[in-house]
Amino acid sequence: MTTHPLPETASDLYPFLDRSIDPGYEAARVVVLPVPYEATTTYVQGCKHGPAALLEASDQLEYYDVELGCETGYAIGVHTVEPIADTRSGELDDQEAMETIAARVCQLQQDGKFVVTIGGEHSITGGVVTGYRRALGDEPFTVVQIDAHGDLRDTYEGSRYNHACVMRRVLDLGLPIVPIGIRSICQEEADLIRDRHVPVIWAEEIAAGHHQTSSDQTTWIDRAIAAIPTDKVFLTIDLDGLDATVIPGVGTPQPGGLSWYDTLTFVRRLLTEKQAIGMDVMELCPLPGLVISEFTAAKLVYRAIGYQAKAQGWLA
Ligand SMILES: [Mn+2]
Repeated sequence: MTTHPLPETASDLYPFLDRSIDPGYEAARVVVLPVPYEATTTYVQGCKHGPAALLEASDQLEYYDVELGCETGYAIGVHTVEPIADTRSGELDDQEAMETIAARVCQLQQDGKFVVTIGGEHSITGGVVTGYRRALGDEPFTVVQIDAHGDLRDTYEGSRYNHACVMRRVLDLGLPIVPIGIRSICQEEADLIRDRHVPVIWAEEIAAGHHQTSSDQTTWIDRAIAAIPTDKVFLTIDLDGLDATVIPGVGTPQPGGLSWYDTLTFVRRLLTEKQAIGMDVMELCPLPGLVISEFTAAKLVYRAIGYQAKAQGWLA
């Protein structure tokens, strides 16, 4: 059984892919930011071990990407930066942890990096998005959310920074959201989605698309892209948005989510047709003796970085 020690510094962590292809911070176009924050999980505990497990699993990735036709990792330059370790030590309250995360992301963005934040619980995204808001000033962007849950409660279990509230905090920042794969919400969230006309792509619609036979029908992906009102997007992936058979290692699993290829097709089109400012991959909760979740999460990160590189012309 593999165990994943809590990282204190980057030197305690395996870097994404391997040290041998890490060009260092200055030369890297992409940085991976590990945030092992876990404060408000409500069901299965352990997402604080997510970043270390994903990084360790990335060692098993084949550098050659069969879809993109090259060794994207070498072409892009990916550097793993110091984890924000003190967000899980209990020394910081929720709000201080979010501020620490926002400040780091803002700095990395201002340095011109494409940041992939890996968690940790989904509440982290509130800090990450605040960082982009700060770095981009008045430039509008949409937060595209792949998730099983709405995460639109105002408070949950006494906290505004609970992982069940993260997209409500994003709305509070005045940013549009497009939630995808949703299949579990409460009455408060249903009312808010209706009243604010939140353009949810429900999981049922995605599942129905698997049975479409006519190729000229508008797909859920067309609808999702058309629902994004800005050119700039931030993509947040709560891994429970994927079907629980694809990634069982999450804190709050739900059946009926996106397939592996649903996810890849959507992410490819999003990063190709919109300007992605950054992304995160959250809620990985490694299960003892079952490495498929962390490996799949690592492969998703690698493929997404490849799509971004292709869209930005970095592979030329
Ligand atoms: Mn979530």
